[in-house]
Amino acid sequence: MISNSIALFERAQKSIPGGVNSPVRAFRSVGGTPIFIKNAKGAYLFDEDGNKYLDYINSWGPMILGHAYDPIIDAIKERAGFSTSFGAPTLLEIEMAELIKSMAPNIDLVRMVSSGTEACMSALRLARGYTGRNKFIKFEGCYHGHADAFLVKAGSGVATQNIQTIPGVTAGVSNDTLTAPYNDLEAVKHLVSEHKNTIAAIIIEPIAGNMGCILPEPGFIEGIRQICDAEGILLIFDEVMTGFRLAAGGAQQKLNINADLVTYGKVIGAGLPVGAFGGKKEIMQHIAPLGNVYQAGTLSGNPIAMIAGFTLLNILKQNPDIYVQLEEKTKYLQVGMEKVLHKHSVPFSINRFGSMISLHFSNKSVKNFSDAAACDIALFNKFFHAMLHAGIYLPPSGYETWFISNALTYGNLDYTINAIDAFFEKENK
Ligand code: KE4
Repeated sequence: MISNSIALFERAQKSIPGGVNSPVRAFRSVGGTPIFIKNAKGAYLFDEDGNKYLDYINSWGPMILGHAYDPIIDAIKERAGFSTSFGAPTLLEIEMAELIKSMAPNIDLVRMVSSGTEACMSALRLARGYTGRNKFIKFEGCYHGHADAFLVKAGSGVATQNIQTIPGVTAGVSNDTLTAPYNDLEAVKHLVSEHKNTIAAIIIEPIAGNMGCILPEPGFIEGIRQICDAEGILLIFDEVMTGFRLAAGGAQQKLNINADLVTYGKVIGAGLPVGAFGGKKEIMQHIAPLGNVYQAGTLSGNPIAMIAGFTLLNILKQNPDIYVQLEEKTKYLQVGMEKVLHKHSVPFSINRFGSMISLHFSNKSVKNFSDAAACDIALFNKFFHAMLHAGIYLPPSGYETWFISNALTYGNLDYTINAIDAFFEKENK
């Protein structure tokens, strides 16, 4: 029973475009009414009708330890009493920057912003300012936020809504955005030779999470690193999703590849609006006020957001075993799902890297956006609603990664696996 969510969605649409403040929340591709959440604790969400759900979105990544984690809530409550913003430098921002540098490799200087979009758009502007070049390469199905330049063949909500060209993004902007299929190094080499000495950056999700989870093929990222070194192109790792989730050092650590610039979001703010971009001093020193690549933000380094992110990152740094637990739980979920899906002869492929996982209804492996787009989206939508009805809240799109929190117990995972088993038991009757 979701009558309150239905009524609230009606009411929301009178004042908010589509009734939501971000398109992916609108259930447009899976259909039905988005669930209005009242509160959450640990692994559970509670909606406005009193229903309880196991959360596999976790605010699209930030809630890596589960919802309303006491030390984070306590830190926010205490800091709020000091005022919510100053617009002036604070000790906490230094401590946050130093903490990030102590966890993530290859970061000499880091600038805080208020979203992943801001982080990615600022990193691109810096790469352009540093190299004096205009073009850049992104990959089909990767999503780097909603800044104009990135809304070409983007993943996440753009793919979910199947928007081919975005009104308002001018040809002048999109002409400088070059795209290649993920995992296609030859396509990258071709673009680089076609646009010699005009490409400022190659930006990539080192493990892609916005067309479902898609892993880099062996040699793919290494090959891009070599191309960038040879051509004076900056390599930007968009770690908004992978940063501080895959490991303290994120994908740079797990893949053992250094990017020139790295962007962060999600986990870094523990659910509050935080993003960041950072890299070697030689590049970052071009950012204002040191250099002339202008970038700014009224609420950048906001003390409440900082204390939330600082508290969470410290817990992750001091308890590295959390990453082992997350990986083991996600592997357990993968093995359990594979068992029941094979039992019911369902065509599927599961992609997983650490605690990023996605289930694709396809009889072939999913290695790029066109593979992801060829999956049985109709079956996914039916599956999504069956899981929701069973009290399991998955991302409402086949183009998203499931986000595991360490608050999920093995009992929760077994419940999820059993619900999948029951769905296909019924489906195959
Ligand atoms: P935000 O501006 O939404 O904080 O971050 C943009 C962004 C940048 N880079 C990557 C790799 C991302 O995954 C994102 C945002 N991710 C989506 C979910 N896949 C945000 C959900 C939404 O749009 O509401």
